[in-house]
Amino acid sequence: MSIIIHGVNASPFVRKVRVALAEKSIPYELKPQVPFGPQPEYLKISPLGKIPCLQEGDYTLPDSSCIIAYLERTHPKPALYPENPKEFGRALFFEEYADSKLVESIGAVFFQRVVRKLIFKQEGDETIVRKKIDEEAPPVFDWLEQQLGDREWLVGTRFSIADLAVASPFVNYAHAGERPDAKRWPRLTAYLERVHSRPSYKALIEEEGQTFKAR
Ligand SMILES: N[C@@H](CCC(=O)N[C@@H](CS)C(=O)NCC(=O)O)C(=O)O
Repeated sequence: MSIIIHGVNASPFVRKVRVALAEKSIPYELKPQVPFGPQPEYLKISPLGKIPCLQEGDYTLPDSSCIIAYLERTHPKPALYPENPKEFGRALFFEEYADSKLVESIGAVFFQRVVRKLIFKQEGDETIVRKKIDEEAPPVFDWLEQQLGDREWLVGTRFSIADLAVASPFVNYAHAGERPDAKRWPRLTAYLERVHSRPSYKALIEEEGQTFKAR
């Protein structure tokens, strides 16, 4: 049964799922679904009205975290979740941190600079943008820098759901013309470069680059 992902490539959550599908070499079709003001038909499969939502025959499943956990069961190799219970728990927390705190701190930069212009035909609010970049993002970057230490990957010795999730909002940040300062956060910057240069990420970043140009 073929897989359909409802969503658009601007979403860090849709990107998470697409990277997971690419890592696992699972074919799928991306069906455009804009999250703002979803149609009643879409709410039947994604009751929170959010993207992404997976559809496989008559099976539907919203939420990037749920979808990737499901894919891990249907396509266990290569594993995206660590085997070790403690590492597994930590990897899930990094995913939660990325989906909540990280998106809250830097997601609005992309929204104000790119989405408002492209979708709503409005100018973005640079006051909001500056507050995010100057005040909210630095403690989050500090924490990630400290968690990375000298590690190649956030958890264990292999790329995992932790890396997949943490790297995604930074793609939007880059589309909005921003990157963490390499002098202040050298480990985080090198790490993001490492994750974003994986074929799974690279292909999507190139595809998205055609659509989302920095200001
Ligand atoms: N926890 C959800 C979050 C998904 C999410 O917030 N998607 C955004 C787009 S980036 C959305 O659909 N927003 C519309 C809304 O909040 O109504 C997931 O991981 O899939």
